Amino acid sequence: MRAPAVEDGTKVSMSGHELVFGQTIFTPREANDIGHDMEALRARIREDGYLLIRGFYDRETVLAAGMDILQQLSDQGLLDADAPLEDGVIGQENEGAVLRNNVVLKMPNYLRLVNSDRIMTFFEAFLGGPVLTLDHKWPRAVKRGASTGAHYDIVFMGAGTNELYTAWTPLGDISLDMGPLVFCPGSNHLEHLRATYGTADAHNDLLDGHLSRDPNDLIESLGVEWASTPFRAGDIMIFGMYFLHGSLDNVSDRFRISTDTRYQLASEPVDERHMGPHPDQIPKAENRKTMSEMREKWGI
Ligand SMILES: O=C(O)CCC(=O)C(=O)O
Repeated sequence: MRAPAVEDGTKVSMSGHELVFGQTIFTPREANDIGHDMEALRARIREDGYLLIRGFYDRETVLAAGMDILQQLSDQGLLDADAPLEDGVIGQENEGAVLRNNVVLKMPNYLRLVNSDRIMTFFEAFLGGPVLTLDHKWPRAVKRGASTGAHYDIVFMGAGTNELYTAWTPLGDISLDMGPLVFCPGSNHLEHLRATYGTADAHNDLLDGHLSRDPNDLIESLGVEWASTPFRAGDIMIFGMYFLHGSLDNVSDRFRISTDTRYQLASEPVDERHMGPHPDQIPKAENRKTMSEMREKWGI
């Protein structure tokens, strides 16, 4: 089943900044019609910067992975204990989490999904050879009022190949009010941005790797458009390292449960900061610069 198209005039927000469907934010194109044609999928991602594939995974397998996260949240006392576990209703403290890798190792259904044959064979066919997935996984439970600022992933994991791909996977159904992924189709073609911001490193020279938390700022400064849609468990969004994305605000009373994981050819250089038993402990350098200082320098 596909997500319904969002009606023009529907309002959503990112860090409290409003976007209006049909004006500043639009429904993205789906790649299901070219689903098994790898050449067409490569051409599509070169053109748009992303592939949105509905029903890529078996829904029950995804829901089981989501339950692993909900169980962790429940164990940490972060859920409303009076509501069913599978609803993921946010507890009184409204505390969210990106679960760290030591917790990830305790989530077998989650690991089965993100390391599954389904995803690995997809990337093998897509990239044309044996692939690996970065050890660093980002299972997210996003609380009410939270969102992710707009960024290129290369800024966070650019010490290996540029031909690294993100799979953003909803681990339950995510309606617009739960703060799904939001992104800028075609932002992979912003040559000046790629040559400036796209060469920065969030762990070495930037204090905050997010280019902006205000989507309207990027409409004005870069001329981008935004896209988002409700997602269902089973859907997947695949994009490259130079693709502007973030998330809408979660304004619901439920956690937004999703994950982002990374895949590349095994023969290409690997960003070793995201490998090994403690991949989330990335050393932070001194003398890093604020994004506004750097944007001034870059003329963005
Ligand atoms: O899920 C989110 O809030 C952000 C995801 C993200 O930044 C990514 O997939 O690279």
